[in-house]
Amino acid sequence: MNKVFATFLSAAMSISLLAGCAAGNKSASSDASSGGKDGKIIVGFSQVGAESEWRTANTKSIKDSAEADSQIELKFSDAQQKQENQIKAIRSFIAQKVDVIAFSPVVQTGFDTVLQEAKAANIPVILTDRAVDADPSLYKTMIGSDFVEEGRKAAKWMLDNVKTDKPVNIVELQGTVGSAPAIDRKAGFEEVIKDHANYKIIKSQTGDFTRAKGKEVMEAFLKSDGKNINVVYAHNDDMAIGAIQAIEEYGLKPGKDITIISIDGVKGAFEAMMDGKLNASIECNPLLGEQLMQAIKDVKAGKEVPKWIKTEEGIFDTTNAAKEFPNRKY
Ligand code: GYE
Repeated sequence: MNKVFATFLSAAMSISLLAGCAAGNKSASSDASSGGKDGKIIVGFSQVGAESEWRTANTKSIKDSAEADSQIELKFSDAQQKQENQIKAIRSFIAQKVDVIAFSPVVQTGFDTVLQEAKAANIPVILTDRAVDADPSLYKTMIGSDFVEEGRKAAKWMLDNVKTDKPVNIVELQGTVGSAPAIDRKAGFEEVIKDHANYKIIKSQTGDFTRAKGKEVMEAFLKSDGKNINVVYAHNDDMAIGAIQAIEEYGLKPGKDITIISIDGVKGAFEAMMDGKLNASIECNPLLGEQLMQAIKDVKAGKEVPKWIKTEEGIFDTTNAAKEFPNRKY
Protein backbone atom coordinates (compact mmCIF):
# COMPACT_ATOMS: atom_id res chain seq x y z
CA MET A 1 0.00 0.00 0.00
CA ASN A 2 2.75 2.34 1.05
CA LYS A 3 4.56 1.74 -2.17
CA VAL A 4 1.46 2.57 -4.22
CA PHE A 5 0.95 5.74 -2.22
CA ALA A 6 4.61 6.75 -2.68
CA THR A 7 4.33 6.22 -6.43
CA PHE A 8 1.14 8.29 -6.51
CA LEU A 9 2.83 11.03 -4.47
CA SER A 10 5.86 11.21 -6.68
CA ALA A 11 3.67 11.27 -9.82
CA ALA A 12 1.56 14.07 -8.33
CA MET A 13 4.71 15.98 -7.45
CA SER A 14 6.15 15.73 -10.91
CA ILE A 15 2.82 16.84 -12.44
CA SER A 16 2.75 19.90 -10.21
CA LEU A 17 6.40 20.55 -11.01
CA LEU A 18 5.64 20.31 -14.70
CA ALA A 19 2.65 22.61 -14.28
CA GLY A 20 4.81 25.09 -12.39
CA CYS A 21 7.34 24.92 -15.12
CA ALA A 22 4.74 25.50 -17.81
CA ALA A 23 3.33 28.45 -15.89
CA GLY A 24 6.82 29.87 -15.61
CA ASN A 25 7.37 29.52 -19.33
CA LYS A 26 4.05 31.12 -20.08
CA SER A 27 4.82 34.25 -18.15
CA ALA A 28 8.30 34.42 -19.66
CA SER A 29 6.94 34.30 -23.20
CA SER A 30 3.66 36.11 -22.72
CA ASP A 31 4.35 37.85 -26.05
CA ALA A 32 2.97 34.82 -27.77
CA SER A 33 -0.19 34.32 -25.73
CA SER A 34 -3.38 36.30 -25.84
CA GLY A 35 -4.73 37.25 -22.46
CA GLY A 36 -8.05 38.93 -23.24
CA LYS A 37 -11.47 37.57 -22.52
CA ASP A 38 -12.85 35.49 -25.42
CA GLY A 39 -9.19 35.03 -26.37
CA LYS A 40 -9.08 38.58 -27.76
CA ILE A 41 -5.86 40.53 -27.91
CA ILE A 42 -6.23 43.50 -25.58
CA VAL A 43 -4.50 46.55 -27.06
CA GLY A 44 -3.85 49.78 -25.19
CA PHE A 45 -3.50 52.67 -27.63
CA SER A 46 -2.35 56.16 -26.65
CA GLN A 47 -3.16 58.79 -29.27
CA VAL A 48 -1.42 62.19 -29.55
CA GLY A 49 -4.61 64.25 -29.34
CA ALA A 50 -7.20 65.77 -31.66
CA GLU A 51 -5.12 68.66 -33.00
CA SER A 52 -5.76 68.33 -36.73
CA GLU A 53 -7.95 66.90 -39.50
CA TRP A 54 -5.19 64.35 -40.04
CA ARG A 55 -5.40 63.21 -36.43
CA THR A 56 -9.19 62.86 -36.57
CA ALA A 57 -8.86 60.63 -39.63
CA ASN A 58 -6.08 58.62 -37.97
CA THR A 59 -8.15 58.03 -34.81
CA LYS A 60 -11.18 57.00 -36.85
CA SER A 61 -9.09 54.59 -38.92
CA ILE A 62 -7.65 52.92 -35.81
CA LYS A 63 -11.00 52.69 -33.99
CA ASP A 64 -12.86 51.40 -37.07
CA SER A 65 -10.21 48.80 -37.89
CA ALA A 66 -10.17 47.54 -34.29
CA GLU A 67 -13.97 47.40 -34.23
CA ALA A 68 -13.99 45.37 -37.45
CA ASP A 69 -11.41 42.89 -36.14
CA SER A 70 -12.94 40.11 -34.05
CA GLN A 71 -9.55 39.23 -32.56
CA ILE A 72 -8.84 42.67 -31.10
CA GLU A 73 -10.18 44.68 -28.19
CA LEU A 74 -9.00 48.30 -28.13
CA LYS A 75 -8.54 50.52 -25.08
CA PHE A 76 -8.16 54.06 -26.42
CA SER A 77 -6.61 56.97 -24.57
CA ASP A 78 -6.17 60.61 -25.74
CA ALA A 79 -3.00 62.39 -24.52
CA GLN A 80 -4.19 65.88 -25.51
CA GLN A 81 -0.78 66.69 -27.01
CA LYS A 82 0.97 66.18 -23.65
CA GLN A 83 3.77 63.68 -23.19
CA GLU A 84 3.09 63.36 -19.44
CA ASN A 85 -0.47 62.19 -20.20
CA GLN A 86 0.91 59.69 -22.65
CA ILE A 87 3.41 58.26 -20.15
CA LYS A 88 0.60 57.97 -17.59
CA ALA A 89 -1.59 56.14 -20.11
CA ILE A 90 1.20 53.69 -20.99
CA ARG A 91 1.86 53.00 -17.28
CA SER A 92 -1.82 52.35 -16.77
CA PHE A 93 -1.84 49.91 -19.72
CA ILE A 94 1.12 48.11 -18.13
CA ALA A 95 -0.73 47.94 -14.78
CA GLN A 96 -3.80 46.53 -16.57
CA LYS A 97 -1.55 43.88 -18.19
CA VAL A 98 -2.77 44.54 -21.73
CA ASP A 99 -1.35 42.23 -24.41
CA VAL A 100 0.08 44.92 -26.69
CA ILE A 101 0.72 48.64 -26.26
CA ALA A 102 0.59 50.92 -29.30
CA PHE A 103 1.11 54.65 -29.32
CA SER A 104 1.84 57.65 -31.48
CA PRO A 105 4.50 59.55 -29.52
CA VAL A 106 3.73 63.25 -28.97
CA VAL A 107 7.46 64.06 -29.00
CA GLN A 108 10.54 62.15 -30.04
CA THR A 109 12.52 61.87 -26.79
CA GLY A 110 11.87 61.00 -23.15
CA PHE A 111 10.13 57.65 -23.52
CA ASP A 112 13.09 55.41 -22.57
CA THR A 113 12.02 54.70 -18.99
CA VAL A 114 8.42 53.85 -19.74
CA LEU A 115 9.48 51.69 -22.69
CA GLN A 116 11.85 49.82 -20.37
CA GLU A 117 8.94 49.28 -18.00
CA ALA A 118 6.82 47.80 -20.80
CA LYS A 119 9.69 45.54 -21.77
CA ALA A 120 10.17 44.40 -18.17
CA ALA A 121 6.44 43.56 -18.06
CA ASN A 122 6.85 41.58 -21.29
CA ILE A 123 4.36 43.72 -23.19
CA PRO A 124 5.35 44.34 -26.82
CA VAL A 125 5.15 47.95 -28.04
CA ILE A 126 4.22 49.13 -31.54
CA LEU A 127 4.72 52.75 -32.61
CA THR A 128 2.32 54.34 -35.07
CA ASP A 129 2.74 57.51 -37.10
CA ARG A 130 5.64 59.13 -35.17
CA ALA A 131 9.02 57.67 -34.30
CA VAL A 132 10.92 57.88 -30.99
CA ASP A 133 14.57 58.45 -30.34
CA ALA A 134 15.17 55.36 -28.20
CA ASP A 135 16.88 51.98 -28.25
CA PRO A 136 15.12 50.16 -31.15
CA SER A 137 14.97 46.95 -29.12
CA LEU A 138 12.36 48.68 -26.93
CA TYR A 139 9.70 48.52 -29.65
CA LYS A 140 8.75 45.96 -32.29
CA THR A 141 7.97 48.20 -35.23
CA MET A 142 7.01 51.70 -36.28
CA ILE A 143 4.18 52.12 -38.80
CA GLY A 144 4.23 55.47 -40.53
CA SER A 145 5.53 57.94 -43.05
CA ASP A 146 8.94 59.18 -44.04
CA PHE A 147 8.65 62.78 -42.81
CA VAL A 148 12.09 63.80 -44.09
CA GLU A 149 11.02 62.76 -47.57
CA GLU A 150 7.80 64.79 -47.19
CA GLY A 151 9.90 67.87 -46.37
CA ARG A 152 12.07 67.22 -49.42
CA LYS A 153 9.00 66.87 -51.65
CA ALA A 154 7.63 70.19 -50.37
CA ALA A 155 10.93 71.96 -51.16
CA LYS A 156 11.23 70.34 -54.58
CA TRP A 157 7.69 71.37 -55.44
CA MET A 158 8.64 74.93 -54.49
CA LEU A 159 11.82 74.90 -56.61
CA ASP A 160 9.83 73.62 -59.59
CA ASN A 161 6.93 76.03 -59.21
CA VAL A 162 8.41 79.20 -57.73
CA LYS A 163 11.20 79.39 -60.32
CA THR A 164 13.30 82.52 -60.04
CA ASP A 165 16.80 83.81 -59.43
CA LYS A 166 15.44 86.60 -57.25
CA PRO A 167 15.34 86.24 -53.47
CA VAL A 168 12.48 84.05 -52.23
CA ASN A 169 11.50 84.74 -48.62
CA ILE A 170 9.96 81.74 -46.93
CA VAL A 171 8.17 81.66 -43.58
CA GLU A 172 7.87 78.29 -41.91
CA LEU A 173 5.07 77.14 -39.62
CA GLN A 174 6.54 74.28 -37.65
CA GLY A 175 4.63 71.43 -36.06
CA THR A 176 4.75 70.56 -32.36
CA VAL A 177 8.18 71.31 -30.90
CA GLY A 178 10.21 68.13 -30.49
CA SER A 179 7.81 65.94 -32.50
CA ALA A 180 9.21 63.68 -35.21
CA PRO A 181 7.19 65.27 -38.05
CA ALA A 182 8.29 68.81 -37.07
CA ILE A 183 11.97 67.84 -36.80
CA ASP A 184 12.02 65.75 -39.97
CA ARG A 185 9.88 67.96 -42.19
CA LYS A 186 12.15 70.89 -41.36
CA ALA A 187 15.28 68.83 -42.02
CA GLY A 188 14.08 67.47 -45.39
CA PHE A 189 13.03 70.93 -46.62
CA GLU A 190 16.30 72.55 -45.53
CA GLU A 191 18.36 69.77 -47.11
CA VAL A 192 16.87 70.55 -50.52
CA ILE A 193 17.03 74.38 -50.38
CA LYS A 194 20.54 74.60 -48.96
CA ASP A 195 22.07 74.52 -52.46
CA HIS A 196 19.78 77.30 -53.70
CA ALA A 197 21.04 80.45 -52.03
CA ASN A 198 18.18 82.72 -53.10
CA TYR A 199 15.59 80.63 -51.22
CA LYS A 200 15.71 81.62 -47.55
CA ILE A 201 13.64 80.81 -44.50
CA ILE A 202 13.30 84.27 -42.95
CA LYS A 203 11.02 83.25 -40.04
CA SER A 204 10.24 79.92 -38.45
CA GLN A 205 7.98 79.26 -35.49
CA THR A 206 5.74 76.53 -34.14
CA GLY A 207 2.00 76.58 -34.74
CA ASP A 208 1.60 73.31 -32.84
CA PHE A 209 -0.16 71.67 -35.83
CA THR A 210 -3.42 73.57 -35.15
CA ARG A 211 -5.40 76.05 -37.26
CA ALA A 212 -5.74 78.58 -34.45
CA LYS A 213 -2.00 78.64 -33.72
CA GLY A 214 -1.12 78.63 -37.42
CA LYS A 215 -3.28 81.71 -37.89
CA GLU A 216 -1.86 83.45 -34.83
CA VAL A 217 1.77 82.87 -35.86
CA MET A 218 1.06 83.92 -39.45
CA GLU A 219 -0.50 87.15 -38.19
CA ALA A 220 2.72 87.91 -36.31
CA PHE A 221 4.84 87.09 -39.39
CA LEU A 222 2.70 89.39 -41.54
CA LYS A 223 2.94 92.15 -38.98
CA SER A 224 6.74 92.10 -39.03
CA ASP A 225 7.49 91.10 -42.64
CA GLY A 226 4.22 91.80 -44.44
CA LYS A 227 4.82 92.28 -48.13
CA ASN A 228 8.24 90.59 -48.10
CA ILE A 229 6.84 87.10 -47.65
CA ASN A 230 6.79 85.03 -50.84
CA VAL A 231 6.19 81.49 -49.56
CA VAL A 232 4.58 79.84 -46.55
CA TYR A 233 5.82 76.34 -45.77
CA ALA A 234 3.48 74.79 -43.20
CA HIS A 235 4.26 71.42 -41.62
CA ASN A 236 0.57 70.52 -41.88
CA ASP A 237 -2.60 71.54 -43.72
CA ASP A 238 -4.41 72.85 -40.65
CA MET A 239 -1.73 75.46 -39.97
CA ALA A 240 -1.77 76.39 -43.69
CA ILE A 241 -5.53 76.89 -43.51
CA GLY A 242 -5.05 79.11 -40.45
CA ALA A 243 -2.37 81.05 -42.35
CA ILE A 244 -4.73 81.48 -45.34
CA GLN A 245 -7.25 83.20 -43.06
CA ALA A 246 -4.55 85.48 -41.64
CA ILE A 247 -3.34 86.41 -45.15
CA GLU A 248 -6.86 87.23 -46.32
CA GLU A 249 -7.51 89.36 -43.24
CA TYR A 250 -4.23 91.16 -43.92
CA GLY A 251 -5.51 92.04 -47.37
CA LEU A 252 -3.36 89.78 -49.54
CA LYS A 253 -4.40 86.89 -51.77
CA PRO A 254 -3.29 83.48 -50.46
CA GLY A 255 -2.11 81.22 -53.29
CA LYS A 256 -1.35 84.24 -55.49
CA ASP A 257 0.48 86.97 -53.57
CA ILE A 258 1.96 84.30 -51.32
CA THR A 259 2.56 80.71 -52.40
CA ILE A 260 1.42 78.22 -49.75
CA ILE A 261 2.75 74.67 -49.45
CA SER A 262 1.77 72.23 -46.74
CA ILE A 263 1.70 68.56 -45.81
CA ASP A 264 -1.06 65.96 -45.12
CA GLY A 265 -3.48 66.12 -48.05
CA VAL A 266 -6.67 66.27 -45.96
CA LYS A 267 -10.04 67.25 -47.46
CA GLY A 268 -9.74 70.82 -46.15
CA ALA A 269 -6.51 71.18 -48.12
CA PHE A 270 -8.15 69.89 -51.30
CA GLU A 271 -10.96 72.41 -50.89
CA ALA A 272 -8.41 75.20 -50.41
CA MET A 273 -6.48 74.03 -53.50
CA MET A 274 -9.69 73.96 -55.56
CA ASP A 275 -10.31 77.56 -54.41
CA GLY A 276 -6.78 78.44 -55.52
CA LYS A 277 -5.80 79.50 -51.98
CA LEU A 278 -3.43 76.64 -51.21
CA ASN A 279 -0.88 75.78 -53.88
CA ALA A 280 0.26 72.29 -52.93
CA SER A 281 -0.11 69.62 -50.28
CA ILE A 282 2.25 66.70 -49.85
CA GLU A 283 0.35 63.59 -48.89
CA CYS A 284 0.77 61.99 -45.48
CA ASN A 285 -1.57 59.05 -45.11
CA PRO A 286 -3.33 58.79 -41.72
CA LEU A 287 -5.20 55.56 -42.52
CA LEU A 288 -2.92 53.29 -40.52
CA GLY A 289 -5.62 51.25 -38.77
CA GLU A 290 -5.52 48.09 -40.86
CA GLN A 291 -1.73 47.92 -40.91
CA LEU A 292 -1.71 48.39 -37.16
CA MET A 293 -4.18 45.53 -36.54
CA GLN A 294 -2.11 43.27 -38.78
CA ALA A 295 1.11 44.19 -37.00
CA ILE A 296 -0.50 43.54 -33.61
CA LYS A 297 -1.58 40.05 -34.70
CA ASP A 298 1.81 39.31 -36.25
CA VAL A 299 3.69 40.42 -33.16
CA LYS A 300 1.42 38.31 -30.93
CA ALA A 301 1.95 35.31 -33.20
CA GLY A 302 5.70 35.73 -32.80
CA LYS A 303 6.22 36.62 -36.48
CA GLU A 304 9.09 38.82 -37.58
CA VAL A 305 7.89 42.32 -38.52
CA PRO A 306 9.94 44.97 -40.32
CA LYS A 307 11.32 47.66 -37.99
CA TRP A 308 9.68 50.36 -40.13
CA ILE A 309 6.43 49.75 -42.02
CA LYS A 310 6.40 52.73 -44.40
CA THR A 311 3.35 54.41 -45.91
CA GLU A 312 3.22 55.25 -49.62
CA GLU A 313 2.40 58.85 -50.47
CA GLY A 314 1.92 61.30 -53.34
CA ILE A 315 1.89 65.04 -54.09
CA PHE A 316 -1.17 67.13 -54.95
CA ASP A 317 -1.47 70.69 -56.18
CA THR A 318 -3.88 73.08 -57.89
CA THR A 319 -3.39 71.23 -61.19
CA ASN A 320 -4.76 67.87 -60.02
CA ALA A 321 -6.74 68.61 -56.81
CA ALA A 322 -10.19 68.70 -58.42
CA LYS A 323 -9.59 65.44 -60.28
CA GLU A 324 -8.33 63.66 -57.15
CA PHE A 325 -10.88 65.07 -54.71
CA PRO A 326 -13.62 62.44 -55.30
CA ASN A 327 -11.12 59.65 -54.50
CA ARG A 328 -9.97 61.11 -51.18
CA LYS A 329 -10.82 59.07 -48.11
CA TYR A 330 -9.80 61.60 -45.44
O1 GYE B 1 0.95 65.76 -40.18
C1 GYE B 1 -0.35 66.59 -38.38
C2 GYE B 1 -0.71 65.96 -37.09
O2 GYE B 1 2.16 63.04 -36.88
C3 GYE B 1 1.97 62.89 -39.21
O3 GYE B 1 0.43 65.18 -36.76
C4 GYE B 1 1.38 63.39 -37.96
C5 GYE B 1 1.12 64.87 -37.93
C6 GYE B 1 0.27 65.41 -39.05
O4 GYE B 1 -1.12 66.78 -36.15
O5 GYE B 1 -1.47 67.13 -39.04
